[in-house]
Amino acid sequence: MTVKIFETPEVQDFLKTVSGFEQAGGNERAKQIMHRLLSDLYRLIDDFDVTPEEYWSTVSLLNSLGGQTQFGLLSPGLGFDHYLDMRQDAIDAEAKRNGGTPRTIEGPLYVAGAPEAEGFARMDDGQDTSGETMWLTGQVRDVDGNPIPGAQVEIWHADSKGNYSFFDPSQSDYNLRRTIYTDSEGRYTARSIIPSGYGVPEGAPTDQVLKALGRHGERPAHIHFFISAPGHQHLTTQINLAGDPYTFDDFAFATREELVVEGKRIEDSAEIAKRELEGPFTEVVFDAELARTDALELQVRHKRPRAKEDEQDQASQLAGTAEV
Ligand code: MBD
Ligand code: FE
Repeated sequence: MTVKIFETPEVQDFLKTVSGFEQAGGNERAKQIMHRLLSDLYRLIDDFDVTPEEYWSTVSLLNSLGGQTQFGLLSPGLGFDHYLDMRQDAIDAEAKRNGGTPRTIEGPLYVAGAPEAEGFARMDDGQDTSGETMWLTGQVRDVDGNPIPGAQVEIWHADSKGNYSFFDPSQSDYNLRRTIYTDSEGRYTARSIIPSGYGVPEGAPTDQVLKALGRHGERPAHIHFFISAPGHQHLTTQINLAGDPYTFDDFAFATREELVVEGKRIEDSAEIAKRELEGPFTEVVFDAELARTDALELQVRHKRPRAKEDEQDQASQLAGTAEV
């Protein structure tokens, strides 16, 4: 077929009408962005001769994605989350905010309001007996290597099946989710279990999209972090455990060379006793460096709808930083 109508005045005028250009009300930025988005899609339909069958099956797929709240899952799969990180890295570089541990994506599975602790916390509820004991520890420092006491370290990760509490109702509340404030030496320590990698549910709408692209929906074993301290840039990051088949083949594109950490299996009975553990464990060490900033809005995580986080939490988070 050779029908090409996109460039006709009729279609161009129609796009302006649809985008509300003839209306006084509404939001100017929304109009501009919608106009660009619709123009790109109309052109695509023309260029690829998209059939009604293809169009309506896509509408159906979008309905399924939304119905199962999977847009937040497809988003990293299509690289949007990593693309936003690439842009933020470039913005930091341009503003000469250099140094610090690299950021990487938050993902869709954070839940606000995890239990808080000073220096040390046990993160697992003891129910997941197939999980290897993990001893996760590290120091938070500034870019000159000075330890930062009282830094807020939020940690969340999956269980031995790759599932996250809250989203997996079979787990106890806030299992494998904690907020730890660093001690006088800037150190945090967590006793937990080694997480497994995550896989997009088989047959789910996100899986259908990835399959159509010949891709898989697997993530390597990883641990999420939010790390913040007054006077420093908020860090959203993750570590990937080395040796996972997907460490460098992550469907969510979150892996960064500097964030791959090798766990160390420890069987020495003195080391086990020192930590009051029952048997061998795997030690994971992750030190983080925070870049300096005076800008308050860079000291807190960016706004986005999150489970159990409302506007009030966000406001108090900002206020808390401002007071210090
Ligand atoms: C995860 O655990 C995750 O971190 C991301 C980014 C996507 C899906 C599951
Ligand atoms: Fe995750």
